[in-house]
Amino acid sequence: MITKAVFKCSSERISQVPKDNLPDIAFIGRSNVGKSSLINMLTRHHGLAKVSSTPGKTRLINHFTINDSWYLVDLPGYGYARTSKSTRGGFAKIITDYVFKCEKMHFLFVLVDSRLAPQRIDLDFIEQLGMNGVPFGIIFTKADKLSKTQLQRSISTYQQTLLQQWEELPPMFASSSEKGTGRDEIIGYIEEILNNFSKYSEK
Ligand SMILES: Nc1nc2c(ncn2[C@@H]2O[C@H](COP(=O)(O)OP(=O)(O)OP(=O)(O)O)[C@@H](O)[C@H]2O)c(=O)[nH]1
Ligand SMILES: [Mg+2]
Repeated sequence: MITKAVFKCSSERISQVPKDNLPDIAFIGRSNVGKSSLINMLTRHHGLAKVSSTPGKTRLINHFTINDSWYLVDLPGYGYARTSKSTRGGFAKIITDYVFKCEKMHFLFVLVDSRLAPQRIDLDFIEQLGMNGVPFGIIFTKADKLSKTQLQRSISTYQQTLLQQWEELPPMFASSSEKGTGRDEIIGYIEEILNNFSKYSEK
C-alpha cells in the first residue's frame, strides 16, 4: 500500500541521486508513453510528477520517497528527436548511466504504448537490459484506448516478439492512468520485490 508519496529531488547526473540505502523502483520508456502519469496514478497524487502532452517533458531523474522507505523514480523518455547527447544505441547518457550504473536502481519498469506494434527502440532497450542482467518488467500503457480484445492481442504480439529472442518472459502489466487500471497488480508486484530486498539486506 502506498500511504505517503513525497518529492525528494531531481538529479542531472547519477552522482546527485540520494545517498542512502533505500531501493529505487524506476520507470522508463519512450517520451510521452505515460511514465509520469503512471507515477501519479500509483501514488494517487495528481501533480506529483509533471505530465505533458508534449514529448520530452521529464528531463531529469526524479526521486519520490514512498512510505519513507523506498523510491519511485521518474526518468526522461527516450526516442525523442530533440534529445541530444546520446550514447549507447541512441539512448541519452543520463538514462544509460542511471539504468546500467546506478546501484540504487533496483527494478525497472519499461513502459510501452499498448496501441502500438513492438517498436524497434523499445526492443533494443529491452535487449540491453537482458544482456546487462537488469531486472525489469513491462507495462502496457493507455489501455483505456483499446478494447479488451485489442489489448490482449497487443500483449500477445509482444510476447511472441520477445519469445523469438528470449526463453523467459518478463512480468507484464496493463495500465491506464485515466482509469486506474493495473494499480493493484503493479503495487502488489513492487511489494513482492521490496519484501525480497529487505530479506536479503537483513542477512
Ligand atoms: N488516455 C490516456 N492518456 C494517457 C495515459 N497516460 C498518459 N496519458 C497522456 O499521455 C501524455 C504523456 O503523458 P506523460 O505521463 O507526461 O508521459 P511521459 O512518458 O512522462 O513523457 P516524457 O516525460 O515526455 O518522457 C499526456 O497527455 C497524458 O495525459 C493513459 O493511461 N491513458
Ligand atoms: Mg515524464
